[in-house]
Amino acid sequence: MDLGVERKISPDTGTDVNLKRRGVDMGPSALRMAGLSEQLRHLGHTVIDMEVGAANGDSGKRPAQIIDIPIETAETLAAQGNIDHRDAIADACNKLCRTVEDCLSHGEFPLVLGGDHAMAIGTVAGIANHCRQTNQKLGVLWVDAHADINTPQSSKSQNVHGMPVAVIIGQGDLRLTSVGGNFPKLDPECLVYIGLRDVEHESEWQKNHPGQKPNTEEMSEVDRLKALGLHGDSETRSFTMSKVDELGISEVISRSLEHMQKIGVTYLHVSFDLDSVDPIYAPGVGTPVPGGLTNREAHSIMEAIALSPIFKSLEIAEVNPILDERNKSAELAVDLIASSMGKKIL
Ligand SMILES: [Mn+2]
Repeated sequence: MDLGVERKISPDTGTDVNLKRRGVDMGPSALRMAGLSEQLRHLGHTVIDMEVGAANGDSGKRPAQIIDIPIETAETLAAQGNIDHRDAIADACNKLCRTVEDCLSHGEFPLVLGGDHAMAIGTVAGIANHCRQTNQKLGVLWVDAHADINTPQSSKSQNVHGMPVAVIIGQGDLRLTSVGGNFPKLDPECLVYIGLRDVEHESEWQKNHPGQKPNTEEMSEVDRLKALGLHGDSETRSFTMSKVDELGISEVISRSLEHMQKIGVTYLHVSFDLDSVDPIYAPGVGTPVPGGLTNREAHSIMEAIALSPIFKSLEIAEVNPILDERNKSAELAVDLIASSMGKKIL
């Protein structure tokens, strides 16, 4: 990666609309406190923090923009008697979509900080629009403990942070699938998972309809992954933690990137849920699951994508300072971002 390329650090989504998960809305602040901008400037990048505006940036090439993407908190929505958060999420994601598209149209690198992983609905929509306009083929590397591929019919919790992958391939609530335009944002063939270890085997619909055959949106996460060729046995597109154990992380990442290359992907977006990392190293996440990536395995992924010429945007999701131990997880997240931006040991 050419470190001379101007990169922009933006925008910030503090999405959190689930009462039980208070804290992820503070994720971006924790990353800033852990020295994100300083690290990236040290690596030679131009940084414009779109929450605080360009006053803290050193580019000056564009007028200052203050772009914080707020979302109504769960408390506000509850006070308004609004129990369905999807309008608020769709609204925030539409704003995020436009901001990401704007960054890309200026040749900048969007680094999106969160926040609830529902934010990926907006990030990927903005990228998909940009790819359409510039005739690029989009691939997404989803690094996560969870498949995040539930639909309203399959999900027990109804949490939107469990649905973004389904939404970006065009399945789910129309308010969400139509963010940034009513078309599927990603061809499922261009999706690769790393880090999976908590995937649902039975959908809520199946539980309520024993013996009946579910349709596409009613099936469980595991069945949906199978239908899309993303089952755990896939040797090129779906790397569970068992596969990481079996093959080793460097083989996993090289197969992932080879797949993208083979199918002609020219724009790679990495959606990194911090819960992919083992809670020993990253306890401050929304939904911790034991048995995750080690600190070094996570760095290996970032170091490898840093060298990939098609890597063009990154989002870091689910950083939750309330559950963190002395900002340890946010500090790890900042180190991981630095690795993806060219930081090397030697
Ligand atoms: Mn996730």
